[in-house]
Amino acid sequence: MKLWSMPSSGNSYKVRLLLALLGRDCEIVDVEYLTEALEAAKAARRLPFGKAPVLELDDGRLLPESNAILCWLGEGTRFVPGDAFDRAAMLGWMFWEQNQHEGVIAVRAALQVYPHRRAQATPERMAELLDRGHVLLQVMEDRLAAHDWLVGDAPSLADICLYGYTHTAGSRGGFEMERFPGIGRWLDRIAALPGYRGIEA
Ligand SMILES: N[C@@H](CCC(=O)N[C@@H](CS)C(=O)NCC(=O)O)C(=O)O
Repeated sequence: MKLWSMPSSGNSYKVRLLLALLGRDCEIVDVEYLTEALEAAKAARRLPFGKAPVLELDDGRLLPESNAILCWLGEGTRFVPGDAFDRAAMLGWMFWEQNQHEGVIAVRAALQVYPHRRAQATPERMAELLDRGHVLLQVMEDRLAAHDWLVGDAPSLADICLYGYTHTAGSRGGFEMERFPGIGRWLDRIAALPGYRGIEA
């Protein structure tokens, strides 16, 4: 297997994290923003939707979309609940991550971190993203204040998925994480899982 992966991106990191937690071997090909490697991967049609991550299977099939890759790699592992309702609830959090959380939490960080995005970081946009992000983080806090994990009583793909951008929401995104102590404890629990690797590893 080969993972076309952007080192700085939470979407790519969540896949690298699951691979590490599962102890699975995978060749990692770095395709960072503003590099020839990213353009070469696009030109070679390795990124079907023009974005990383993409998992390339040994038979050559390409799987784009971070959460689809999590589902593929997670199939039959301890990170997918056996109970049908819990499995659907796990997917619910993963859809929410893509259609609500990522577009605010990841985008505010991207506007601050990537030089080619800074021109879009107007004060009005940053203030709006900050307010919207705090509302979204409160949704997670409401669950995690009273539960160890997002679904059921064990870590699932939902936790790995949402860890991707939430763990840098303060340092990169400028969100006030001290307002969310339940999220803080959950981040610590994930970082303590056997096999855990940080985004810089
Ligand atoms: N929904 C996709 C989003 C992937 C995505 O936006 N990837 C960005 C990095 S976070 C990318 O590869 N951008 C390259 C480009 O736009 O040229 C996923 O979850 O995999």
